[in-house]
Amino acid sequence: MTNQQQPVAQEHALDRDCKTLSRHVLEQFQSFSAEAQDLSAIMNRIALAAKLISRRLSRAGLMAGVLGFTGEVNVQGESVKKMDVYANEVFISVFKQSGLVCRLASEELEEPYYIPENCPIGRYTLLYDPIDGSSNVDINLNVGSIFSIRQQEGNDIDGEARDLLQDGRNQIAGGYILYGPSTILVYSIGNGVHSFILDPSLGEFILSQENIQIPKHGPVYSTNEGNFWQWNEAIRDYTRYVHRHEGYTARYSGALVGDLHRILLQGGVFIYPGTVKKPEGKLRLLYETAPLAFLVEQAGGKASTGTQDILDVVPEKLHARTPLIIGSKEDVDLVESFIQDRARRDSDEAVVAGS
Ligand code: FBP
Repeated sequence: MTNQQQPVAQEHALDRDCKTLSRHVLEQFQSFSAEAQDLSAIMNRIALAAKLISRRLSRAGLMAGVLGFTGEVNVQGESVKKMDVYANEVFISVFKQSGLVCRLASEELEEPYYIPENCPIGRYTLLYDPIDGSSNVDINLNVGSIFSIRQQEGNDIDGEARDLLQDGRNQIAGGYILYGPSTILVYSIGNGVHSFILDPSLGEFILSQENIQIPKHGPVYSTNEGNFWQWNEAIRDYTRYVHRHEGYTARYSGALVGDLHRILLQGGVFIYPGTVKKPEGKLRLLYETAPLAFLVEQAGGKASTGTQDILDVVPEKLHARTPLIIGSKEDVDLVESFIQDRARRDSDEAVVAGS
């Protein structure tokens, strides 16, 4: 590198090191409006939550009483991990005294949590899954956090949070944090999908990729085939198809965020369908599938229940669940085509049986 080039390279490196998350959000708005400042501040608080959780995860095995179960069962009917509780409290704490978020809705809380000092000025609601992939926490495999930001409509006096029961196109922002070899934060405010890596030496999330576009097709299919006999015939048909055709490979980490991050960068499809026991599926709409659908659509991909776009689903309750088929457009279309074929066959057979 010549002497002339060195200062330019140093300037680039410095400029990149200064591309922090809060600055990037403001640049996205190309303005310093109140909304831009608010979103930038909210994203900064989410980044702080990510740093605290990442630090705890990285040292969990050396600390007493941090791993394992609490003995409690949450609103989902799932046994609660101590890390679930810690991460949930972190998200609440980082928004205290912020004047930004009046209400938080979490996978770990039956009812929304209100931060009185932020209401009514706080015009936003944060919906989040503090630890996604809880079954991976105690064995040091990747986990994540998922978040969605929505406008607070009305004062929600009765605490029923009915204004949250709207489709996913109402989200202002969505994203996830992946706690893996490095901690990555991926977000969108409806203007492309961008990823940041936590630089521990700076304690800052630094821009790593802008305007991520998901490949139209990818070799990966990600699903828990252990549920094969609980699935409907259409999903079984699709699984038989990928088993019998070259070019497909199975990857399933046990953490949706980890599997989706792979698919966002390399293409493919993640499937968590309804089952005989849970026709509505396992994953929750407002703080798992809708924020990820928001991201993936922004990246040129697709997210479906099998018969409807996830972003068009209107929930009946705060912890509503949906089947999820998400990823590259061509791969989601393929899964949907098996569902349509099966539906057509079933109705033809019904007509024959009826005649
Ligand atoms: P949690 O948010 O409670 O972890 O549940 C979601 C999840 O762990 C996803 O991350 C993952 O894809 C899926 O459930 C795993 O479910 P299963 O163990 O049934 O395959």
